[in-house]
Amino acid sequence: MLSQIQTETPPEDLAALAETHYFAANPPPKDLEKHVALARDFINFHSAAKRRLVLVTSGGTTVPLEKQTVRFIDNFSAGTRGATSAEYFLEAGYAVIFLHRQFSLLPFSRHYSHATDCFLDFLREGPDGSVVARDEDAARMLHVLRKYRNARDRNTLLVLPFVSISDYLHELRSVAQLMQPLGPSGLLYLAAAVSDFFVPPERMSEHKIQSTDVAEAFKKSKNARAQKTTEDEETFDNFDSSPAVPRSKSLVIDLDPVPKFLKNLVEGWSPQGMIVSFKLETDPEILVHKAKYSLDRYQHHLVIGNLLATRKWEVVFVSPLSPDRWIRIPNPAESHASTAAVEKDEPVDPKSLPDGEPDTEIESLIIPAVQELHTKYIQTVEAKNKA
Ligand code: PAZ
Repeated sequence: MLSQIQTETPPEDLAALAETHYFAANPPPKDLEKHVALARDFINFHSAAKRRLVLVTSGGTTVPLEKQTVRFIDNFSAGTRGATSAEYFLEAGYAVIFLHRQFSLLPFSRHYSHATDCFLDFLREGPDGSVVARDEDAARMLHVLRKYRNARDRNTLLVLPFVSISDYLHELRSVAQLMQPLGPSGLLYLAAAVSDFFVPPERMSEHKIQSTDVAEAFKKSKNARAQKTTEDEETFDNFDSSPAVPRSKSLVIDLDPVPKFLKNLVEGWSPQGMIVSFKLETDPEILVHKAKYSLDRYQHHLVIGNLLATRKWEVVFVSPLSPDRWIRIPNPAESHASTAAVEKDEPVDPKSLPDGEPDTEIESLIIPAVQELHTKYIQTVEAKNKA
């Protein structure tokens, strides 16, 4: 039946059907209405000020295995790309809606996260029992603090959390739709690492998935006792009739593909906004091909390709607005100072890079390049609208 619908229905109707079905079957997060109200006020405020606005998505999405979720599938993303990008967008004069995975890195506080650089390490006891920054850290802390306060005072940063893949999709759709009145000056920068697979609600267990048959045996026995027939009592004597060592069960997870909503985003949720997606791969050979394929399929405005191993050192821009372009942090291990300027059109070998992180954040190069394309995009749309 489904395959008949798929072969006979035009692709745009299929995308609409998939959207209706997915959003009806997967309930919205409980805070969606609250988030929508906050986002609406934020967008109106910045639209009145004629400020460019960007939605930055960040961090991984969980795939719950149970409705009352104890276990879930997750991915590696800490939200570094998103949180760092948000700071550079603010610096470039954008208002930022930061839609991030709960507890992943946040703009500004990321400099003092719990995993590295615990903030307590930067403090010391001052005179009269006060707490002050250590002298050697004070200048850097003050720099971050000023930028953070500036964003708060000017109301240029709105932080909205999500947890699961369906929370993310509900939030993305709502915020993108709210941004429609901004036209081309609205930018969607989709850096979140979004799961491609999920467990549909009709196949999701309500309770914690059991790893042994103890609970099953207990329930059977309890039900049988409730019937109170002599025959049953003989069969299900009591809980001790279960084997002494409970049998462990293996867990086979059957995941469905998450519908590809980029098409719906481009054509329906945000028909005029500039849409930037990220493409993450681990195989350098396929990165550019996959980025081009995505652009071709969804007809949006920029794909930023990156490889897991080198994502802090280089990314590739693939866009109909400009020729393909690698953006790189100079490799200090390479001898000539001019290496960075050399335009290579292939990914670097990760083995040639030094251990650790580069001194410069690559987002400090990515955001000005995105901003430049955004300007070009606004001009193109405005010219088209005038014609
Ligand atoms: O969060 P992070 O900084 O560790 O990683 C960033 C990233 C690799 C998740 C991001 O740059 C990206 O490629 N996001 C899209 C992933 C994808 O769905 O293909």
